[in-house]
Amino acid sequence: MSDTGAPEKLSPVEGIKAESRFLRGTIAAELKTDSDHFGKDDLQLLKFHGTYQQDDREARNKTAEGKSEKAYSFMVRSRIPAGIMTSDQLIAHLDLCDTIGNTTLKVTTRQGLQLHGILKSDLRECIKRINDVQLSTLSACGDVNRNVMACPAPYADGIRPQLQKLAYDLAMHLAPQTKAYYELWIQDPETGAETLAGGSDEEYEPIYGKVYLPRKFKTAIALADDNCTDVYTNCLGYIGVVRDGELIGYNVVVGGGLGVTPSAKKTFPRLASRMAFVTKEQAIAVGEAVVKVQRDFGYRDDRKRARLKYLVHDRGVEWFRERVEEYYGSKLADCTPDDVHEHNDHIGWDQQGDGRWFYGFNVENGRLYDNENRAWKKALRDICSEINPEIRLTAHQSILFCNIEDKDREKLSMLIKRRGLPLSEEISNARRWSMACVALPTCGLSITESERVLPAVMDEFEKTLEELGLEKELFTVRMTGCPNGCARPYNSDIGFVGKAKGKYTVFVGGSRLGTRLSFIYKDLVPLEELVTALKPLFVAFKQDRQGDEAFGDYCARVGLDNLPT
Ligand code: SRM
Ligand code: SF4
Repeated sequence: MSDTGAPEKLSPVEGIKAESRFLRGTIAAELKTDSDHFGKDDLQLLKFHGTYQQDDREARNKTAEGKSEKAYSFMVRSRIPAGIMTSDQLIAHLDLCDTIGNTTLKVTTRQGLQLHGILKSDLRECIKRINDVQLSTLSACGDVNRNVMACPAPYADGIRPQLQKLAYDLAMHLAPQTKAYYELWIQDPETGAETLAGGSDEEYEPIYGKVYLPRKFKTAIALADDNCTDVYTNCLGYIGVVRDGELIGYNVVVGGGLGVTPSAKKTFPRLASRMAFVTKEQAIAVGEAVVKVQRDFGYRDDRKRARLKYLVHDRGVEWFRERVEEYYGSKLADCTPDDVHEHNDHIGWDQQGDGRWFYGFNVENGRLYDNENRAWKKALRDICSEINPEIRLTAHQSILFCNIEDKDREKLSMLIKRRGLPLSEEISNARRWSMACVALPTCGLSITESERVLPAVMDEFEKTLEELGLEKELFTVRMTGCPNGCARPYNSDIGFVGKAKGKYTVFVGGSRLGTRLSFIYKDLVPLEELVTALKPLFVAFKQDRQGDEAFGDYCARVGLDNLPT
């Protein structure tokens, strides 16, 4: 019901979920057909199972009638809480991309892995093989809580392990309970105990109910002195509060999110609001209460405004907190003053504190491939088989090799170098702190290129910064192929957002710390002119910065009206 008491007109996806018999739809029947793609309704349900139907936009053929014919394939996303996995699990993904994928693997901005180019006929095998190595794709996408992020650094500090455990526990607690996932992808269709078609209407989703959430829901955990997960861009965030070296609880923030449709004023990026302090014991139950408030009060009539951020924006964080307290069953304490004040990307060598080392390996834009010059996949295979490190994925699309003994450090560097790859310490600061979303050719929503063009933009950027003597500066550059914000361009120092064919909106004024939204500096800038467009700003920054002020802070202080154009 709306506030006026009139029944709400639900968005069509709500009907699909309601009729789906707990995410089954007709997926089972469709899997048995020869068609290379699924029908419209099942596409919505497949997301909950961790896969998107796509088509290679560069492989569209014109039919005799002049119609565009699509080459369908699937993106499959693995959910990896805190990005923690084994070498074997990474190898299993590399095997999948080489045998049934498009031979590349993507480390995502939320510590996940994505395979592309999986054919419908291989989809079941793909998801099954991911489960065979004890990972899952369930709720990697869809209107549910998705992969839970946490600082992946393997410090034996007694604090990070608790954050990482909370990520895992939250992910499990908030995972959908429907058996559909196991019926469809895990059990043998001929011999499995569950029926493929039909399923059970008796099922019960204790947290989500029959129609799940109004929209995707994202959770991240950070520390005040290490916001490497960009906690304020999430629907639900936990900032660890430490006293005398002990983790005592979390400041909970709610209502962050970045997606925007520039033509729709009702949509906007928003950073989360600080809501309440919770003890370690309260953390999961309060998280569940936040999810349930969004379930019951979030907007189900308009998917463009269905994210939690709009509810928090419209009703205010005090109203939201009162509802959470009702669902939780008691009052919550106010946030402590602790807030994020540092950001570590964990790249390069660092000591774990248990006599071993970890190495943060910068993967440019998270894309793993092999070609004649650079062989990321071969390097990873060598490292996994010869050193067998624990693997941790970062929210900056990169990889940490963990538990490295002193004796293996040189070998690890050699295994990277011999495949033509740069060591993290050889990469410029600008490149190290840059990232780009997938975009073309697989993303159905992309307007421009992103990960395929950012490396060349960074080449030019590096030259300009060197000319100006600014190559040591630390700032974030993030590019996306459309305004949805998958590489979080709206709170970084510099954001390039695809707006029209070959043209980008240039944002400045955010920060490496991720606690401030940026603003539009120039619109519709052609790809080839992105660096030239920013050059006057860097010249002014060099002359007028105060002390060691960072680039984004400088732009925000001076403000759009006083920045040179
Ligand atoms: Fe995203 C949709 C890729 C992180 C906001 N995102 C998509 C889809 C699935 C396109 C689609 O709907 O058809 C993209 C798949 C492209 C492909 O070919 O693989 C896609 N998003 C990604 C990834 C892979 C980008 C990357 O290069 O790393 C990231 C996967 C993370 C993961 O492992 O779960 C990814 N997406 C994000 C983030 C960043 C984050 O969460 O920290 C955001 C901004 C934060 C937020 O959610 O507000 C983000 N993606 C979106 C949106 C806009 C949502 C909104 O509220 O308006 C869409 C479009 C939508 O949902 O309608 C979207
Ligand atoms: Fe696709 Fe846009 Fe997300 Fe890039 S930002 S992956 S183009 S939806």
